[in-house]
Amino acid sequence: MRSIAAFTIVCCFAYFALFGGPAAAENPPASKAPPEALKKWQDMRFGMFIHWGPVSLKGTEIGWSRGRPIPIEEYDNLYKQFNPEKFDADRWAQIAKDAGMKYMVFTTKHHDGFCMFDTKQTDFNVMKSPFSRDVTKELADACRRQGIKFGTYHSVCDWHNPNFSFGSPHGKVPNPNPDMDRYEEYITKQVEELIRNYGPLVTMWFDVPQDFGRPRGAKLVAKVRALQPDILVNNRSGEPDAADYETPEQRIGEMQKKPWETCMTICTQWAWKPDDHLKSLKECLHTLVKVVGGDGNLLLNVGPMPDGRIEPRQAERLREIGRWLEQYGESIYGARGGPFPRGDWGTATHKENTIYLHLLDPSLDVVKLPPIKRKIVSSSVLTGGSAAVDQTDSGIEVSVPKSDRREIDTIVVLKLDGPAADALE
Ligand code: FHN
Repeated sequence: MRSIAAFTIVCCFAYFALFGGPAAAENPPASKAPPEALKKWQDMRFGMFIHWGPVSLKGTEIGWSRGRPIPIEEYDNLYKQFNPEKFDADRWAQIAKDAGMKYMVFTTKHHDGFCMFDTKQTDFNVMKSPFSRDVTKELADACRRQGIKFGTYHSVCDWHNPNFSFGSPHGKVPNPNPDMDRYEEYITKQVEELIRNYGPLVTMWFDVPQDFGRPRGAKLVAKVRALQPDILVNNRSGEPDAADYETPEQRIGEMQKKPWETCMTICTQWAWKPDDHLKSLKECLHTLVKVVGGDGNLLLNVGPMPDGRIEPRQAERLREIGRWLEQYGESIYGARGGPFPRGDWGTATHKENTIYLHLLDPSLDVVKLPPIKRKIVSSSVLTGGSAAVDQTDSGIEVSVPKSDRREIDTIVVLKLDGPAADALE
């Protein structure tokens, strides 16, 4: 009798070993993306965020202008006029590539509930507009052609869906008969559509998990990872512990153990706004350099126009960034933040035995840095010219002649006699 029981146990173990164990628990522990997927994403350092939808016809903020100042009825019917005839996915992907951006994150659904992809879960989608083209599919395919990784932004809150707890304006109006279980089913099916039909995706970028809660967030992330194990998920699903990276917004994040990505508008509004203030090249590059100096990624947002174009002045700014990266990208791509903490002088990035000092204040005659436990074996100036570098036990002093200082960023390269990562004493 005992031998039969033992044999049965052995068979069960063998079966599970071959075919997998019972279905995961309802709320599996927060898993993460594999380290190699995270490293690839961190090495990319710079991506394009795109907020686009029929609201571009009004030039007001996506999601937030539904109900105030745009009446809900008017806002929700904008898609019936949406016909961006100049939309060219390859042109958008080319603009991203020319900017030196290595990945793209596109709004497949914002808080207004309108879906910019061919979803079977609702007719409130771009296929029902006069344009009736799957812009998400066209963008995903164009990115692949251009060697850019593609990801999707999918708002957790949905102020158009009557099953969601709240509606517009601003998600402050309780819906009369919400059913969050049915809404969870809805968004889960859409996330599955996005991964199956538009993937593999570099990231699932959730946003504003209003009233969604940690258990639902955990289940949603588990579903995402089951569909694509190497996908990266941000910290806005509802379950922050399930995140692969943090998402400081409209600000430069701080150096931290967790991976992070600053998302920031190149203008002031996420969606297109006529005559919006456009950030200068210096602002954009200082943001990128300081973000990478803090060991983060930068997701820089553009809001395309109702005719389907990325505004020419925004495209030109992006090309200016790309030209800078063509010359000095070695100090950004594949580089990590530090070892020196950011200061008024600037910031540092590093890779292997090399430190890149980004001197961001051309008025400084001397930059003083703390001591490091590695020997500086040589130095040079990536942006051209010369620098005097003096290393002692009490620290490092760097001075660049005025004539060799660059207005935006003077990059002094220090070659060490060992790894730069743990050089700081
Ligand atoms: O409300 C949104 C906002 O419109 C935009 O999409 C940003 C992008 O990170 N996220 C939310 C604000 O935190």
